[in-house]
Amino acid sequence: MPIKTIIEPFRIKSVEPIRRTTRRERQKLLVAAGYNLFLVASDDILIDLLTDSGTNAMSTEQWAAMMRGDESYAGSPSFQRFRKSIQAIMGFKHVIPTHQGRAAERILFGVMCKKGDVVPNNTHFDTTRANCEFVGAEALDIPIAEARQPQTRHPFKGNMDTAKLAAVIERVGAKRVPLVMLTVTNNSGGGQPVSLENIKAVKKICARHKIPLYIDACRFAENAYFIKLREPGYSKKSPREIAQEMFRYADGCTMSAKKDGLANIGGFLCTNNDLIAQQEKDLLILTEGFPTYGGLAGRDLDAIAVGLNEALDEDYLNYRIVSTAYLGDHISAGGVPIVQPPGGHAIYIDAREFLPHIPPTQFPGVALAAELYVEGGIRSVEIGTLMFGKRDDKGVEHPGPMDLLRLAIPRRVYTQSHIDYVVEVILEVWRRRKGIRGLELTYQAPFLRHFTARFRTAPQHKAKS
Ligand code: P61
Repeated sequence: MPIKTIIEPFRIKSVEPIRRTTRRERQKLLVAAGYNLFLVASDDILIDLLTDSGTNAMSTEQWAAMMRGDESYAGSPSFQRFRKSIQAIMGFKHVIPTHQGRAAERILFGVMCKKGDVVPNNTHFDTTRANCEFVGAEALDIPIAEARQPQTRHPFKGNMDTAKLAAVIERVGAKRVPLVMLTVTNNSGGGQPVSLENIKAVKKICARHKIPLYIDACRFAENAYFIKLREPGYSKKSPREIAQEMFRYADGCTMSAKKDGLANIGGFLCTNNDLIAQQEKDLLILTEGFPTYGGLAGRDLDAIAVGLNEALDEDYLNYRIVSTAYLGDHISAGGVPIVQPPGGHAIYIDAREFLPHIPPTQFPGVALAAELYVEGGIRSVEIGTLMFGKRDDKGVEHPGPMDLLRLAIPRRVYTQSHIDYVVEVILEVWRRRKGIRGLELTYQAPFLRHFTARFRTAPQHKAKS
């Protein structure tokens, strides 16, 4: 019989202790942090599933590459290796390093967009939306309808609604649409992949109107592997070949190397357009640095050059996708409502469904995050009304489209027993869900409010029968 168990395809060379706290300590820490887990020190967290961004464990090859890092201000060989590695996968003419993804976004939108423009995307992530809106453009989310139905299964729930895309361009006119973006995988929509068929269809519409297509490439390798698993005609292709095909239809990309670059910091911006590249490099020099380092150390460029290739390794991707699904399948089997099917980098609990007695205006995702912390020292992040809702001038809270709680899995960091522990904690909170209370906002910043918001518990709401 062939052996079926899928194992972590690595062994551990360097370990980092994690610290246990008592429930009473966690209750106090939570109140001191205004119920916002961004404001809790990571020493007080046992299992940190806040993000998969920059929290990856690097490989021996990456550490070795870091030692080769050349710290020359201009023309470093580390940059040559970085560019070569990116171009071999993505094929773009210009590669501009940045300190992380949002810096690439700020430069891209700063150069390409102006007030009154519209930027369609399957779903903008929060930094993408904020940077787009910062230059006065409208960040328009047009995912397929299934993307907003957490329980509905669809193999490519990250797809863009192409009919809506065509209609938007028709309505506002191509001149007001400076670019179209596709986020792979769709982070705010549950870490769900976009199919090659959809990328091609979006490109076709863009080409008809001479609008460039950009890919938000953060999790391009996970997206490529989902295509291999789910899209007819791709099962025999390697993740690298699939990624190459994905990028062939694009005119440029933004990337946070903190995700599928398997690095702890870094990002980049790519384009095939010489004029745009020049303007982007001019802006880069203003705030990030010279175009051969872009705010990164040479050693970071080398770590990313290696990491991008490791992220495309099939054994690694199989472990990655299977281990994320393991968490999703186990809590789902216990009754917990999650975005189906499980995504690539994270499991998203449907907090509205989990806590139906807490109205969206009392932040069920934040309340659930607080409970997972008290129960087991687990840190997660709300992707819902706090992140995407808005409080108007009259103080009325307008909920986000969904209230999700994301459990993001750092790459190559936790083992199966850590995840078994997370499952047990979530199921315990599920059992006592009816007693969980909503939250009231006591402080919010003018944008990206979720990082610093503070809360107190809301008066008890009557549970729906
Ligand atoms: C994350 F709570 N994501 O998922 P940067 N595009 C996409 C991302 O997922 C993304 C960026 C662009 C993070 C980090 C994060 O409010 C938050 O390198 C699809 O982080 O600048 C980042 O890349 C930006 C977590 C970001 C947050 C903002 O956890």
